Formats: sequence, structure tokens, C-alpha cells
Amino acid sequence: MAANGNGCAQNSALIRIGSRDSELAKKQTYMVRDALQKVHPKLEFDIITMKTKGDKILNLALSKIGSKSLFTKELEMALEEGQVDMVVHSLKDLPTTLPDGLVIGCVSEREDPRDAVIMHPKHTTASLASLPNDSVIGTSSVRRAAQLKRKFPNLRFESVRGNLNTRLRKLDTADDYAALILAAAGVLRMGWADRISQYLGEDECMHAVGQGALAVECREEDSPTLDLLAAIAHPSTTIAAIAERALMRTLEGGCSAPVAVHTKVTEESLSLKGGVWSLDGTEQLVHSMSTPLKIKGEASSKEEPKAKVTKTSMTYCGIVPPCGMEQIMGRVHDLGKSLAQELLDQGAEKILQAAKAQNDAHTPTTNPNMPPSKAVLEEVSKAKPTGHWISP
Ligand code: DPM
Repeated sequence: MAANGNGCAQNSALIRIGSRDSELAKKQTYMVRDALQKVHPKLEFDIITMKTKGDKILNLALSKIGSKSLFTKELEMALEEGQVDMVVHSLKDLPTTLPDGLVIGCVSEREDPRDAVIMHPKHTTASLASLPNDSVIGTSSVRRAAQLKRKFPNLRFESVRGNLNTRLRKLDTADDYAALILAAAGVLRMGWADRISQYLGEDECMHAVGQGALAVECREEDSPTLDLLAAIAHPSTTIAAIAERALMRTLEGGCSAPVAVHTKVTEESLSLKGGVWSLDGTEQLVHSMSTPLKIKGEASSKEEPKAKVTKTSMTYCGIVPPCGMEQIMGRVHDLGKSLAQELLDQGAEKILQAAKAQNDAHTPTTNPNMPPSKAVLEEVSKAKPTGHWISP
């Protein structure tokens, strides 16, 4: 909500929502705005769009830029400075540690979290298994490439940049790629369901942490905005999001590390499967764990969150727990951490460190969790702002 001079929220009928300005990002922001409008018909919402560093750097692969908040930083600064009251992100683009003073006020219902195959028009009846040897698959995700190289060693994987519209145009109007791998969620939200030839199952390609869910970030002290967001929080998606992010945070994985998950939330239990891969997919560690969700005396996972968040005393990997579900969220957070610890005990650290070192060998950045080095920034300043980075 509108901030006054000292950064505190005050009651105001106009809510300003920050968003990246790609078509998908705006579609996602409209979804959140419409949900809020439905619950709060009297309020007025304004959407303010901006470009992020990730939208401007187009000549480097995601894993090579080496900054964790590539798609979020400029928006978070606007939030901190009180220019906007909330920001809508794809949850998977939000680092597991947020800047001080900011929280994820709510996670909305997850779209299909799987990855999908979009074929070149000449291959529409094919599947990854039936593509000719040495076909080139476009993806900038080391997570997808590692898992799919393992499964389909006869295919080649190459980076593709640009937002969803740009990528699809690159696929359709040239012969560079036989297919693209994209998150089904983005493709579906763009209204391109008919372009999906194949959904990848957990045995082929486990999805990214947070994939398919939207997160709304706000200032932790802004109780009126937290109250608004509580009304659109989705409990079972929040359960999955917290468990997955706890796993990622404990593994210290980022965009440069092949880390993937598969999560099942029912009324009774949460099952989380997590995996890490070497960049070429030859090494793999996968492990699963589950925990009951219904414990006597606790709110059930399906229970509607009660509105009115008075104070955010505790967050889990930056996420404010839906009201009355603090205990459950604490337990699913512990599950994500335990699963990561199990993977670390089995040797995940060595695999992840080797993957990061291999990435760094091709880039001047030494630590993928650090901001880009001077050499990378020089490359960035040379990059022509011809479009955006990826999708949202
Ligand atoms: C992150 C990754 C990618 C995005 C890495 C990964 C995909 C990069 C690529 C962290 N963010 O998934 O392993 O394929 O080159 C992104 C997309 C969405 C959010 C697009 C996509 C839309 C889906 C969603 C980019 N971020 O993955 O196809 O809401 O989850």
C-alpha cells in the first residue's frame, strides 16, 4: 500500500503492483491483480512495469551471468523505496534468501510444474525419443540439459535466450533447433497449449524449485498489504514451495547448478523428491522423503487461510506462512532441509561443486552466487538491449 515518508504503509485505495514487462510477466501480474480485485472489489490496482538486468543481458547464458537476483533486483529496489507496494514474480526466479525487510507475502496456486517439449513445425509428431540423432534441443537450463543428456545421449543441447515470444520465433523461423524445452506453466499462461508436444515426467526431467508458482513480494512491515495477500494465498502450493526452497537453500544451488525436484501434496502428506546431476548427466543423486500433514490439533493443509496477518514473526525461505499454518510450514521446511542433508551426505556437494567449477571455467565469474564480476559487467554493457531475457 502507499508508503508515507517514513516507509510505513498507510491505508490507501490505490495499490501499485510492480512487474517485469515481458508478455508473460504481465499476464502473470494480471492474474494476481484479478484475484486480488475479486476479494477486494473496492480497491484500485495500478501495474508498474520495469526491465531487470536479466532482461537486458542477452548474450550470456543464465548460468554464466552469476547473479542470483537477475530478474528481481530492480523490482525489489522499487519495493524498498516505496515506489510499488508489491511485486509479482515467478517463484522459481526468486532467490531462496530475500533482501532484508522483504518477504513473500503469498504464493498463489501452482500451474502445471512440469517441463514441456515444443517441437519445430517439421517435427510435430515426434517425441524426444524419436528425434533423429544429433538433433539440437534449445534450453539454457543446466538442470534440463543434465537430466535429458542422461536420458537421451544422442541429442545435443544448446543455449537459447530471449523471452518466450523470441524463443518460439527462433524455433519456427530457422533450422537451428529441433525443439525447445520450456516450463509448461509459461507456455500455458501464454495460451499456447497446442504447441506442447510432450510433457516430461519425473523419470525424464524433474522440474525446478518453485516452477509454475507465482510469488508476491512485499515489505515485511507493510501489514495492510500482507493482509490483502493472505486472502489469495494457496496453502498446498505454499507447502510445496517451502519444502522445495528449503532443499535448494540447504544445497546452496542456484541457476548454475543442476538441482531438481518433484513434489506431491495431498491432504494427508507431503512427498518431496530431490536430485542433483553432473552437467553431463552421467552422475545422478536422487532421494525422496515424506511427512504427514494432518497432525491432531493442527490446521489441515486444505484449510482456507484466515485473513488478517497482524505480524510476520517468522518466514520460511522468505515465505510468510498462511495464518494458522505456522507449525505445518515449520515441518515441511524441516523436510526440505533433511532431504538436502541426505543428498549432501551421499555426495551431492562434490557433484554440485564440480558443476559450478565447470560453469565458471567458461566465464570470468568465480562464484555463481555473487554479483557479476567486472569482466562480465563489461560484456553486459556491450550487450545490445534488443529484447528481454527469458519469459516472465
Ligand atoms: C530459471 C530457469 C529458467 C528460468 C532455470 C531452470 C529456465 C531457463 C531456460 C531459474 N528461470 O528452470 O532450470 O530454459 O533457458 C523462467 C521461466 C518461467 C519462470 C521460463 C521457463 C515460467 C514458468 C514458471 C526462466 N522463469 O522455464 O521456460 O512460472 O515457473
